[in-house]
Amino acid sequence: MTSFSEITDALAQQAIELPSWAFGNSGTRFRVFPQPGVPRDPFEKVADAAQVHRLTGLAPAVALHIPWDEVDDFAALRRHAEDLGVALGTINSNTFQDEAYKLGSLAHRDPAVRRQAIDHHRRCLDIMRETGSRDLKIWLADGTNYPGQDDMRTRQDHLADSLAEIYAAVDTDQRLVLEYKIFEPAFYHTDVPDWGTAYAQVSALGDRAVVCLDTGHHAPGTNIEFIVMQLLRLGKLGSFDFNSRFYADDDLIVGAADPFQLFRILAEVIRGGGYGVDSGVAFMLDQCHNIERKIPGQIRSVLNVQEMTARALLIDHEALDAAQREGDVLAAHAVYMDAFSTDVRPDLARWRESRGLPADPMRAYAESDYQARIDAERVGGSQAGWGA
Ligand code: RM4
Ligand code: MN
Repeated sequence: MTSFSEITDALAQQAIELPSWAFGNSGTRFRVFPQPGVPRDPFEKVADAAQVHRLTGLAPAVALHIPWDEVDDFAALRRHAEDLGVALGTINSNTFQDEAYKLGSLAHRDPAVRRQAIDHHRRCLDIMRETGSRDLKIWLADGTNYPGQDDMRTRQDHLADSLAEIYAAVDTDQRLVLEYKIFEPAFYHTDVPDWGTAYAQVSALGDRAVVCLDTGHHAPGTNIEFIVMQLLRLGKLGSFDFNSRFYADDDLIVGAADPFQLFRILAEVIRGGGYGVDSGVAFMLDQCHNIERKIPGQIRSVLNVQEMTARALLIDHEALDAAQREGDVLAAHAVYMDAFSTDVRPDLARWRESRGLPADPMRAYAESDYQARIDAERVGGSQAGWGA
């Protein structure tokens, strides 16, 4: 098998964007349990994200959600992030909370609603010019609840026109990233339900329009690594929203429910050239922490991605190719499983220390005074959550 020392250069390239909203109170349609120390504004969210990077070396950027993370001065937010050793990353648009969007946004029948949604995306592009962000990520709640409610074909055409108008405003160093989701909040049909629809829509736009794959946005049993393979093959995999899913879009800690699935996904990412600084595939988390503490929840998440990346990098491709060529089904499967079954934690701990990082970032966080400090300091104001 490949040895750990052969994969450290690749591991050192790992960068995972953290979602600003993971640090706020959210995570369920039911009771959201508030916690002490939760950020009251985007500056405090960025400070918390910077802690995750300081202890893991894995999370150099923070993704923002607009309007949740609107500030008067984005240049100041950018400086604040840079002072703390992180960058501002992907800008996520939000057309799912305004009253006007009850029946849709970019795919809405009414041109005035579509105009409002398009203008919101133009505002996001302006913000990106200030934050230095490359990616505008679009996830739409658009869809219908009842058969016959609206004409699906017309909506698809409106969506294409709206996206074309947004894409025309995207700078040459920016990208439009379209995310799909099988259902929710619309329960009968979603206007971008699957990778094929996302692919069709972004292909009509141009080279700088790509697809975001959120691991929670598929039906149970979907072979997600197949989709990864196909989108990479087609040159259209732009980013990941990583999270774990048991039943629906649970937004839990990535790799929690099914570490093997995460391994399989990462194996295809690496196989398809989607890994590394020049790959053009952004790794992000899209998660919420309702019952666990948020900063350690994010630390656990990036460590899970790192651990499964290491295991996937250990796959002995020569042995795998040979077994596949010979049609030796069990040998090929064994090569794959040998890598998955390797406990890389001791090697990762030593390697982190050799780079000046804590061997165990979870423990280092628990032993630091950061949580106690923010719990004590962040009193008053209103805590960030779904909507702010
Ligand atoms: C959506 C989707 C988006 C995220 C929001 C919060 O389900 O996954 O990526 O921005 O949730
Ligand atoms: Mn997502």
